[in-house]
Amino acid sequence: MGEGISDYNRCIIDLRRHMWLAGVEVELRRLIWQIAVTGKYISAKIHESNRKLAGFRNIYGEEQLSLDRSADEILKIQLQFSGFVREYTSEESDSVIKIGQGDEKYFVTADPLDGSSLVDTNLSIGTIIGIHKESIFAEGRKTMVAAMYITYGPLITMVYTAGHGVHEFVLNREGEYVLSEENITLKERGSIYSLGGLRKDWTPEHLRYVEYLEDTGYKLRYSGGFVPDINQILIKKGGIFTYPALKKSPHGKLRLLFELQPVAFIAEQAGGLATDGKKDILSLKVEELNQRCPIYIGSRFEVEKAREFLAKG
Ligand code: AFP
Repeated sequence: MGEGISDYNRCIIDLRRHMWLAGVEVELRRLIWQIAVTGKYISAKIHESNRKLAGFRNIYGEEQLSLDRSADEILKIQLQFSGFVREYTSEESDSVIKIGQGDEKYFVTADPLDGSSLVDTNLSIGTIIGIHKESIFAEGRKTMVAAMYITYGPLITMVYTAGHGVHEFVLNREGEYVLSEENITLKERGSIYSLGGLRKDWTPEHLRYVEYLEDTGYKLRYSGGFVPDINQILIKKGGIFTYPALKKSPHGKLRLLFELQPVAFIAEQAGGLATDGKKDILSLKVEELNQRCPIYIGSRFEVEKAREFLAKG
């Protein structure tokens, strides 16, 4: 950008300037920007609809949609008229929805409001987005061109990758996303671990892995929200999040398409790893929308160590 731009103006176009400087393709820049802006509307909905503030009915006495569905509706409407999205699917829909004319470039997946069961506790929650260049029923490594998540916490932050590193932006008082951290890189090894599932339901090999982490002094950080939990590992530059295969649920809990693929893309771009305990998340073929799979994601050392323990059986 030219010299002499005021600091304020420099901030105003920071997300778009950043993507332009990073060489992100113009339509993809505009799509990422539109989704980031949607985060503001979803955040407003969280505040408006939170039962601590507004009860279960709106001012017209109409039954309010659950927050997940409201967030999904907001995303669908925003993307429908973007001109860049051919198909959209989310955790709230049971099919892939054609929302474009049929010749648009991108296919978008969403977990519109991950962790929504935490809203009444005032803990952070998030929106997870995957952007694909072709049909989503394939391996993420072949189809994904960008991924992002928005964290609704004390601040609204947005982390994205378009294949040129991982970058965090914060929504400022003027309602603009300004760069807060560029080229986020996970250390080879961290010091925090985030463990899903009940201890009594873990497999013996997973339990042995966790005991190894505990014996080597890892600190437990788990909120029950995938977005803030993985965001903590990213911003603290290391550690491991896992929601493993359980004795009664061999595929674990989290969904490959809506939750794991986008965050795996981000983790790999940050120099980390994401596996189901054996195979890379991005090498797993999406066979159905609600496909679940175990997840080990974060610093290389911890993810590889998990692979070792699980392989020993
Ligand atoms: P909700 O969206 O139903 O709150 O579930 C959140 C989630 O899908 C993911 O964000 C968490 O990592 C995981 O579930 C927490 O699961 P547990 O409640 O079993 O710990």
